[in-house]
Amino acid sequence: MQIGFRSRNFDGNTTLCMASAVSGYKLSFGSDGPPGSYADMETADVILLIGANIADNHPILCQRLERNRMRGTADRPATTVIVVDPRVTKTAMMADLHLPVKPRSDVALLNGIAHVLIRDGLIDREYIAAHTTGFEEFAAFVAKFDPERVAVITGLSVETIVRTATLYGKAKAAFIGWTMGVNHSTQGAVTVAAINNLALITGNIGRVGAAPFSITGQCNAMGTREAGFTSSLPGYRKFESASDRADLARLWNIDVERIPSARGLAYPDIIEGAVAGKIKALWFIATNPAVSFPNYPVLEQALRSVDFLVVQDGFHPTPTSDFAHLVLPAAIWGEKEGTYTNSERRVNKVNAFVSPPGDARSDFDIFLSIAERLGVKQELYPGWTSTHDAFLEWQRVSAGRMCDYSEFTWQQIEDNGGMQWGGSRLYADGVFPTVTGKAILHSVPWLPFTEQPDEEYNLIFNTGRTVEHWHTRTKTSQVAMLEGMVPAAWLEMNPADAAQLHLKPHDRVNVVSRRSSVRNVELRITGIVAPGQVFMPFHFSENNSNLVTLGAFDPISREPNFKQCAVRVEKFNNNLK
Ligand SMILES: Nc1nc2c(c(=O)[nH]1)N[C@H]1C(S)=C(S)[C@@H](COP(=O)(O)OP(=O)(O)OC[C@H]3O[C@@H](n4cnc5c(=O)[nH]c(N)nc54)[C@H](O)[C@@H]3O)O[C@H]1N2
Ligand SMILES: Nc1nc2c(c(=O)[nH]1)N[C@H]1C(S)=C(S)[C@@H](COP(=O)(O)OP(=O)(O)OC[C@H]3O[C@@H](n4cnc5c(=O)[nH]c(N)nc54)[C@H](O)[C@@H]3O)O[C@H]1N2
Ligand SMILES: [Mo]
Repeated sequence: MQIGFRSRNFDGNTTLCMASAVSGYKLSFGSDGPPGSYADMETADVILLIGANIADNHPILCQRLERNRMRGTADRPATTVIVVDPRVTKTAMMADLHLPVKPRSDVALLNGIAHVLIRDGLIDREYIAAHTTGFEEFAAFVAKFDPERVAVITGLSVETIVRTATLYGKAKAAFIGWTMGVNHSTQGAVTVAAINNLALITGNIGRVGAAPFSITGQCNAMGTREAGFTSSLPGYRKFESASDRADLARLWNIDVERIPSARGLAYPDIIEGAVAGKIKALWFIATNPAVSFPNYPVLEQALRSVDFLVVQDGFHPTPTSDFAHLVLPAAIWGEKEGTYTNSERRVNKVNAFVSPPGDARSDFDIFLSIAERLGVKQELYPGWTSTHDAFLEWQRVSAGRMCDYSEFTWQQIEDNGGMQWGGSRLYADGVFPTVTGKAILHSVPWLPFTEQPDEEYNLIFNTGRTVEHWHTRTKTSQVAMLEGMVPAAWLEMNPADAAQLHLKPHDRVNVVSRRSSVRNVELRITGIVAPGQVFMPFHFSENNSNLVTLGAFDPISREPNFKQCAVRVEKFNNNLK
């Protein structure tokens, strides 16, 4: 994209998912990179899960939590699990303590916990002095977040807030895991910084069992982060750093002027550019925005506006490829070889065991062919034929960087069932890749979320996942057992709201927002959601929740605010526009 097409306007689907974690890590530590390991979930004394429903969405990882809890002994009590989620998720049911926070009150809660930790002397003053900056200012800032005030904002009791802080502060090793309940917000990046604050003031980072840990979504979300989506150049290099750019130019043996010195448009801004007629062509690779992108009416305008729309996917038709001028059939998992990097920075190898059907080719082969047509193959990928060639190149480009793949070989990845770059833990020495070498404590103000409910749109609309399906269901809808278990979307509503709206279980309803409506959805009346809130899975193009979600994005990470917007619910009728 950068050298061949000479465009900076490309981005990873990561921006719908992990971008806030990346930005938050950069704010606090100077770089992306989840500091811990999955194994830390087996050794931590306290695990705080924030907006992470791992029982549904990381069921394999969740087993570590279960193993850990079973292992309690007299001298080492079982781990205490605290879950912060407005819904009573399966994960919340597994918790010792569930904090059903009011939507987007997380920053207030995190600041309130910091307040109690400082007030009650549960902080690590030595660690703070040696490895952080900004403590005095931070302490003065969180002084305003006394538990009484935080209780009002979060809807939790003072006792629960103090108990959570005490458990976290007294733990020998405390782990914080978070996922989309944090990232999917216009305050995602700064909420991550507020999480990192807790780890820093208690020294819960770089040690066994202790980490502020972003649990990633897609199998190779980390790969995207390291190789550089909108927010950085390959190998976590910075656009704004002349020496980083010079370094890349040297490695690639090209003129430094050809390396962009500023980030291009992020995903939502590319879509807006298409609507405005500034972007003339779109190429979607392994992502299905017609289901996954927020505020569908605007996305559809973008898909219809461009002169040329290419969709490169393993399946056709999909809701996105329906709009395409050109479909490039791609090989999928099991049909191709390569590596994926997971949340704990572990590089895993996958091997082909069947040949791709028909004309399908691996994404890698498609890119090589296009590089050839663009006339840059010889220059950029001389003699490349396999993903192993790309791996050798990536070892060279990442060598000496934080995400250093030169630490292991292709064969070691295969033989060991994956290798972690950076080893088990980052920042064990307390040295951070910031200007001062110290991590930065940020004072993060609490703000109410963007689209508050009002008289007309009186409910808060939350979206997410269920274990049976994967995202836009191009794959899982074809697995008869999974499709049979969950064939259609539904809306969860609290009995109090249902009574007020005179709705019964299994009624068909419409969910209406200022933007559009999703119609004819099955109603489920349940205490899983609190009064005033409704929840819907986003997997179904047939009942697309993103018809109603908000086109609001984090100003730092550009991640969409998928988790809260204002809606009203009506009995199904077909008269709506
Ligand atoms: N089976 C299955 N597994 C998956 C996926 C899948 O599609 N299916 N997708 C993968 C991907 S890419 C991702 S990103 C992960 C996502 O994994 P998760 O983040 O666990 O999934 P979600 O259901 O999107 O959201 C998690 C929780 O955030 C909560 N939440 C909403 N608002 C708030 C809030 O204001 N504060 C807090 N604290 N919580 C809030 C929601 O109620 C929800 O329970 O799952 C991965 N795993
Ligand atoms: N309302 C709401 N919306 C959301 C979310 C939410 O919680 N709520 N979550 C967001 C998050 S975290 C994420 S990660 C996104 C996910 O959104 P998407 O990335 O759009 O979802 P997928 O269904 O995983 O899409 C992957 C596409 O790639 C295709 N594919 C699979 N394997 C291959 C391959 O090897 N090569 C190629 N070329 N194609 C392949 C699949 O058929 C599919 O069409 O959704 C986001 N959207
Ligand atoms: Mo994701």
